[in-house]
Amino acid sequence: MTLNVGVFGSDGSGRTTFTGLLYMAQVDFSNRTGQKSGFRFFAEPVQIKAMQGIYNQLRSREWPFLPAGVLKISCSYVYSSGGFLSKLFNRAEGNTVVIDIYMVDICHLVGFMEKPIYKKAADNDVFVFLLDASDLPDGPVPADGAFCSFLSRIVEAKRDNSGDNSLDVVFVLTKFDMIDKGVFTDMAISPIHPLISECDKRSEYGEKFMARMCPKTLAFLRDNARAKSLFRSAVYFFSCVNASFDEEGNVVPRMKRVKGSANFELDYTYEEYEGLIKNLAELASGRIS
Ligand SMILES: Nc1nc2c(ncn2[C@@H]2O[C@H](COP(=O)(O)OP(=O)(O)OP(=O)(O)O)[C@@H](O)[C@H]2O)c(=O)[nH]1
Ligand SMILES: [Mg+2]
Repeated sequence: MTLNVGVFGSDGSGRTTFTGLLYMAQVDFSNRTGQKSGFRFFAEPVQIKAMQGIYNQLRSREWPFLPAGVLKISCSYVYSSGGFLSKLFNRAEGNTVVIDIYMVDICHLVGFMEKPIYKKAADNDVFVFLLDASDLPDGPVPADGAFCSFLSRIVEAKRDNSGDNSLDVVFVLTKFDMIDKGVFTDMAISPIHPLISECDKRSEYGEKFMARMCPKTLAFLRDNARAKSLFRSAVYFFSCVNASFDEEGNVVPRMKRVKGSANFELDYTYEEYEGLIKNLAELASGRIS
């Protein structure tokens, strides 16, 4: 079974950093689990080069950027049969997940959907939306309208399709380290998000952010889930690279010492990315009929 996943966000939502962290998590996950997980990462050389470029910038404590003209970054995962991920989700078959990360602002993408490079954008099984959590105090974000128009187009396209109509939506709240502590107090929520294992609490926690930043999208998903049983309940991940000051006083990605070693590694939310990789494995196996 092949699961198609599209990742979308607006300018400044953290798409480039997300791409680098996802790549880093893939490397870290493979290093930690070795052959046992059955997880393999594939991409065309030009795509690997782009992802490694971002990864290297982050590891050099620089905020990453992509060369002009990169519109999309694609890679795929294979969860081979016999690996613990396939076993965990009770499926013997090997599954593939194809991930396309769109670098164009979602607010513009909605108007360009006829362009060949974007044709596939609406035709995914899983839609991952990146939201800059540090925008929280400003109320609804411009991407709210764009997410809604984009999802309506998907619903329209699906209407003619008589097959499996259910879709999954994942929200990744980026720059989680940049939220002012007072904002959490205002919202009466903890500054520490629930753990990966606490599924229901995480949805509740994530929806508090959505209610503030993307109220239209939240209402749209709820209406469609109820009326047309189209969207399953959204899953939330909370991403950040912690930051610190460099010698010149600039805010840059922070490194931390690896436990029991003299080496340093990037201080990012590895567990959240591992959670996302496992979540996609689970969704891929859940779709085998
Ligand atoms: N503290 C902190 N800052 C972040 C994080 N992610 C991104 N940033 C900041 O946000 C800026 C934009 O992030 P990008 O990853 O480039 O976002 P993008 O969606 O690619 O946006 P553009 O390239 O600006 O169109 C970065 O240059 C950083 O300054 C994070 O996890 N923590
Ligand atoms: Mg960028």
